[in-house]
This record gives sequence, structure tokens and C-alpha cells, in this order.
Amino acid sequence: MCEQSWRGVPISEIYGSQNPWGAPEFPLIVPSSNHAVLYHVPSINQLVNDAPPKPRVGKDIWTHDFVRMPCSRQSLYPVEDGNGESHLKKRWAIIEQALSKPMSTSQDLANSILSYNTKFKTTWKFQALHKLFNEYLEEDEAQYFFNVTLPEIVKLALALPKLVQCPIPLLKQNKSMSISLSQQQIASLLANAFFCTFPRRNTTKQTSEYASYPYINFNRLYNSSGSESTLEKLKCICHYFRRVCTKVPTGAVTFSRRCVATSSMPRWPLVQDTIAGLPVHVDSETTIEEAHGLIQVDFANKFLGGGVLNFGCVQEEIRFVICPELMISMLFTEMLLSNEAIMIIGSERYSTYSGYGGSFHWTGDYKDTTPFDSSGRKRCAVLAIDALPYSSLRHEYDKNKITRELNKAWVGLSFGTDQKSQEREFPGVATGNWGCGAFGGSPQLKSLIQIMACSCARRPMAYFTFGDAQLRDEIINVYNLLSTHNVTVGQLFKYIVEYTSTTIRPNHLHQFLQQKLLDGTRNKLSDVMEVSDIPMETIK
Ligand code: AR6
Repeated sequence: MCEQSWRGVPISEIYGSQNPWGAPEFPLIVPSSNHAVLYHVPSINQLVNDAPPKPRVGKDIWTHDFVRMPCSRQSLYPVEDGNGESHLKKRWAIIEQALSKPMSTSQDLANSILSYNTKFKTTWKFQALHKLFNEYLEEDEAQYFFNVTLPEIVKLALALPKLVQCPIPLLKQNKSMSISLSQQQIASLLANAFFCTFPRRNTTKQTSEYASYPYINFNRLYNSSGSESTLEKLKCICHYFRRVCTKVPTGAVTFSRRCVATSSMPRWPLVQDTIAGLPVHVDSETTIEEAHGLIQVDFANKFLGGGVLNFGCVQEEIRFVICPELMISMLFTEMLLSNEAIMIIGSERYSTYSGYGGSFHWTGDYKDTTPFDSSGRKRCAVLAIDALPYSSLRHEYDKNKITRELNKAWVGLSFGTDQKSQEREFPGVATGNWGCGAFGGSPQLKSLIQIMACSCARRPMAYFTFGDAQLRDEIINVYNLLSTHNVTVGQLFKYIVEYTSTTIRPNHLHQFLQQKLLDGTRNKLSDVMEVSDIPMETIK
């Protein structure tokens, strides 16, 4: 009989029901001053009709508060005439003209992209794009792409003015706000990113308007050296387009930014919730994206998506390429501050994969059977929280840094919870070694930080150790130890802070806690002994 891969409570206690979909749905999509909905919210009957929702009509706005759309009337581009004189032309007209020409090679595609990005004629070399289509793919695969898929991506991109008629607000720092888009609108926006049409998004200069936003145009991916994992990421993206061009998805996706004032954060040393009150499930085999029905943590970069449009290929990047709708968050989400998190509800998965990092491979189509909620969103919630990067344990084991990570985790994990209630919040969360890979943190500390944040948010926790059975057992052992001693979040915070002033050694925190709690028990016992040893007559 094979050994079970999990410890702690059964996963049903993290769902809050026997099946993954028994937890309450997230709030319905309702347009309001802090929720921009870019399509007409269909009635339940229309959802059953299986047609994409209709775009809402709005004004063309060209300001700092909204995405500068390539199809805006005010998006102008300098074009030289035959006499060398420069004239401003509508950028969209140039894009339409360029993309309407037949393209049968990667060079044709590169030339089209350069025709409205002329500044980069000498710097964008498209190595990865050429390598993909000229060397990496089978000839018939490349031909299928240029004959069948690419013309459809062009149609999708050029349908932008019809499909997205309302301005898209930017999810700026220091403001809680949501945007809902239909999957069809997202596909059209991503098709534009594919053709690098978004204005003002190509430079990384500190002074540029979008310096505090992630990249969105795909040029960085095309212009990288074309490592195998980059080519595999491109395969995922091409597969996504093949899917959405074959059958338009009909759902919607909500992107919510949550910002909590520092004064409203928990006072960690005083938090009375006990660790024992938190249901914990630890599994070494499952991955986060396989934990259906739970809130799935994205180990994010403060610039959402991290290196997905570059050379990165770890948890966040992989998640974004197998579920490319997540990538459109990069169009409008300003860099996250330490008191902010992003929740994305409704994204669909399109690809399967194998490997990780340099060994990542696209392995085929994924049929996502996740049910839709009453607002037509896939019941998939992805929570983006960015840990701090560390170069040494010494830096990570610092009271202020620990408080920052606790706050960050709590802002995300308490998303949508009723802070006055004492009830558990379902669905629970699916997380793991947050901040412990590319960002160099230690799972011993990060698992405790997440246990504390979940306890305080009353959100049950499933922790996936990514193949590490030893870590799984360590986490459940320390959780059992803390539970047995009825340790509160506040006490644990103080113990960890005490630990920071000792000589920090790798993988030593759990031992320290064990010692601390055993000493505490001994002291209590000896207190009891001392009291009972005192002759009765002296106790008055
Ligand atoms: N499911 C469960 N655990 C996983 C999974 C998965 N699918 N994938 C990885 N892990 P990392 P970070 C485990 O390095 O350290 C990106 O570039 C595995 O043990 O992705 O927070 C972002 O954009 C892995 O070592 O997250 C940021 O820039 C660990 O989780 C940066 O990396 C951490 O995964 C974030 O780095």
C-alpha cells in the first residue's frame, strides 16, 4: 500500500465541505465606483446561452488614470513622408495596415511589429521568435501557426475597438479597486500585447510614464536569447491563442487590488488567535494549481508576472503561461506596495506542463472543468502576494522584515473576510514555499508566517511542499507542538522575534521553538512544584 502524501486534517476541512466547490462563492460582479465592469453583466439565462457577454460602451479617455489604448483616437505616431518630414498619424491605422499584410514567416511578423515601433528597428532582434519558428517547432507546426492561428490572432487584435469600448482604469497604488473583463476582451487585449501595440510600454526608463508598471508588450520575450524554457513559454502562449481563436471563451475574470492602511494591520504581538484553531493540511505531492476550489497563492513579484515576459520560469511565470488571462493584470496593475495584494477570480487554465525552471516544457492542451460561479467566472481564485527577496538568513530574520511579510500575507489571506466574525472563512488557501525559491527565504520561517496570517484571517490552510516529504513532516510537527501548547499568534511572534537575536543557523527555528516550549513547560511544572512544596501554613 502506498503511503499517503499528506499530513494534518483532510483536505475537505480546508474546502469546508466534502467537495472543492462547497464553499460560498466570491461576491457577484456588480459595477460600482470602485469596480469597473467592461461588459454588460449578463443575466443567469444569458450565461447558459454560452455566448460571450457584450462590451459596455464608454468614452475614449487618454489620461494618466487609464490604460493608454493603441486604438485610442489620441494615440498618434510620427511617420516620415518622402521628404523626410515627420507627421503624426493615428497609431491604430498604422497597426491595422501592418497586421493586415500577409505574414508567413517570423521575419514578416517582426517587420509588422517594427512598423509601429520604429524606434526599436536596430535594437529588437527577435532571436527567440526566429528560433521558435525556424528551428524549434516542426515545419508543419510552424506552417499551421502562420496559415491558421496567426490570421485569427490578427482578427482578435484588430477587434479591440469593438470589444473594449470602455476605458480601462489603472489599478494604482494605495487604492482598493476591481476591474472585471470578459475572457473575450482579455483575449483581444492579449492579442495586442502579442503584437506589441500598447503605447508607452516599451521603455524601462525610471522617468517613463509606466516605470512603476510591469511589461505588457511581448517584445522582451521575442528578443531574449531564446532559451529552451522561453521557447516553451511561447508555445504555451501560442496554444492559448489557438484555443481562444477556435472557440471564444464566454466567461469573465475579476482583478481586485486590496490595500490596507498600516494602522489597520493586526498588532502581531497581541493577536490572541491560537494556532490550534487553524485547520492545517500539508501535502508533498500536489501542486498549488491542482488544489481546485481553494484560493491559490501566486508567489508573485511586486511587478506582477515577474519574468514571464522575460527569462523567468518559476512558480509565478509558469502559472501565468498556463493561464495566460492572468497576464492581462500586467497591463493595468501598478507595482505592489507592502500593504497590498491582488486577487484574480475566474482565470482558466489552457495548458499542461512538465518540469520547472530550465526544464519547463509545454506538454499539451488542458481542458479546465472548473465550474463557473453565478457571475460567469471560473471558480478559480489566484492570490498574488510578493515576498521580499533575501540574500542571507540574517536579513530574513529581522523583526521589521518578519512584520512586513506577516502583513503582506494577511492582506492577501483576509481578502473578502468579515473581520468582525469569529467564523472560519472558506474556501481555505493553497500555498507553499512562498518566497523560498528565487527569493531565497527559508520554508521554516515562511510556513510559520503563513500559519500565523491564516490563523489571524481564520482562513484554513493547505500547504504544498513541492515534493519535500521531510519539510511536510517538519511543518506538521511544529504545528502540532504549537497547538499542544496552545500557543497564540502573538506568543509565536514574540518567540520568533526572540530567535532573531540569537545566532541564526539554517533550519534551526523549529528546534528553538521546541526548546522554548519545553523550557516553558518545565518552568510551569517547577512553579507548580514550588507552590506545592511550600508548607501549607505559610500560604495564607
Ligand atoms: N506548487 C507548489 N509549490 C511550488 C510550485 C507549485 N506549482 N512551484 C514552485 N513551488 P518561487 P519566490 C515551490 O521561486 O521565491 C518569480 O520570478 C518550490 O519549492 O517561484 O517567492 C516571481 O515573479 C519553489 O522553490 O517563488 C518573483 O520574482 C518555491 O515554491 C519570484 O520568482 C518558491 O517558488 C518569487 O520568488
